[in-house]
Amino acid sequence: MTVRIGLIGAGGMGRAHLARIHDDLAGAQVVAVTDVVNDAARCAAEPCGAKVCDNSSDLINDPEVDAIVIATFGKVHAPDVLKCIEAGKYVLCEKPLATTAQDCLDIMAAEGKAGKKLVTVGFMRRFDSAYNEMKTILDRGANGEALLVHNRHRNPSVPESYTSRMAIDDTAIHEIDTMRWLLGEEITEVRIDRPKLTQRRFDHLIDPVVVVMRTESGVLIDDEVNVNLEYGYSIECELVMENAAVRLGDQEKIHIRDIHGDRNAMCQSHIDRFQGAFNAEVQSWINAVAVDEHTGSTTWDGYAATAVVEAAVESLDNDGRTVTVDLVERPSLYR
Ligand code: ISE
Repeated sequence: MTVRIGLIGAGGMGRAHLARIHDDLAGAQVVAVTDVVNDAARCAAEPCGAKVCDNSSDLINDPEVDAIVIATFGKVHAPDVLKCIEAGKYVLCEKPLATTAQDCLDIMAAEGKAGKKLVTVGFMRRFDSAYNEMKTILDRGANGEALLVHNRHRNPSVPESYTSRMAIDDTAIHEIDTMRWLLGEEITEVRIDRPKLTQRRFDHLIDPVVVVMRTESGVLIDDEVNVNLEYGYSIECELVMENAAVRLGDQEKIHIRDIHGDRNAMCQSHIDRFQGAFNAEVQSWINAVAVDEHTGSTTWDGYAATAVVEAAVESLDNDGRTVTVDLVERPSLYR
């Protein structure tokens, strides 16, 4: 079966997903595209022979669309995810699932009513081979328990429209989800530390920040979010256990040795750095949809991450005080 996909959002992320489905992955075809900017939808759709829909409702309810990929801004995800659930169609929604915990709970209620997991949140790092190796080493247990995790999330620059809240709900949310997945436990408290601010930032932006989190069992996690660090897109993670420390390779790039030194080429964006993880994530979703199954992170994961984001934003707005993360009871659908 070829899964017929409808794409909502033809910006950078949407076009990257369309290209990978068209060129690199098997078992699916993008048959419809919509975007608030109609020309953007047309430019993306035409080369792969997809149709353009006037709006997301038409695309979701189109009988020729089996499943939906949402790659719009976080703020507008929730209504479209709810429409997909109502139509009984699987949806791969880019992170964040929604920008408020309440919107995530509304999605959870709708999915509960449908009695079936239909929503996958685009937390692609769960499909990154190095993070998976790290998790396998931890889960094997031979090195004792996790004690600490150090993360660095650096971007070369961000547009003027990027806000201090986005440093958490658009950027740090990757570490928030990855840490929950890696350690297999929830985050219970969070605070934001503010180092000296960089002069490279736009005035309205607090940058860098350090997100400090603690989990149920007491693991301490720090995450440097630094989005104007010129040199490139760089993700680091070191997990400290009782008998060993394991560190992620930073770049998915070749190693160069020349007269200037011995170094890695540098990624400039997440699309570049996590190409392998994105491909694995979307292929696994296509394979699952084809056999009417769910894969990847769930609405619960989207909710838990957004609840941590809300607590972190509260800390940011209150001089970095520690804020407790309160989660509702996990419904049986997600146990
Ligand atoms: C972007 O949306 C991402 O997902 C990237 O991984 C992150 O590094 C960037 O800061 C976000 O804006």
